[in-house]
Amino acid sequence: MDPAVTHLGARGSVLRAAAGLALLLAAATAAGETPCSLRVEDDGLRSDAGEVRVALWSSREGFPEETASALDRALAPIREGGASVCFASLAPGRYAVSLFHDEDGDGALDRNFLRIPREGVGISNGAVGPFGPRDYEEAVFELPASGAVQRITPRYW
Ligand SMILES: [Ca+2]
Repeated sequence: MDPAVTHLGARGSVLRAAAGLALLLAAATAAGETPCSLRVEDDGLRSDAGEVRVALWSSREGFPEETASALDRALAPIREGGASVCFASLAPGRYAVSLFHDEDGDGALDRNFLRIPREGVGISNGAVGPFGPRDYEEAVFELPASGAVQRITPRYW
């Protein structure tokens, strides 16, 4: 786990305790004790400005924008057009990932007056169409007990 990654408590704002836990998990991962269940590798970011905000979903409720309903959330810094987030201790099952490139770092997905995103949007399985994210079922993937890596390249409009 990248120690610079900040995990945000689900259904709440940033908690110092959660950040501290993330750092502990990062240390444990470095020691090989808590491997990632799911690693999200984000590439093709058009700049290193801002950060990548990732949400992990285990149900369609709120997907993909009401991230307070997500199972977990994290943000990661960008290096050379890429970013990486680790989610640990996940049960095998069906999940979906949404993310966006928060270039101005304001915590929100910026849109133009037509509601088209002005920041890059990525969804697991590449489930982003010409008008934005597709249906939750198109984004769902099966996470095996052995873990998985999801590589997601955001779309920019
Ligand atoms: Ca933004």
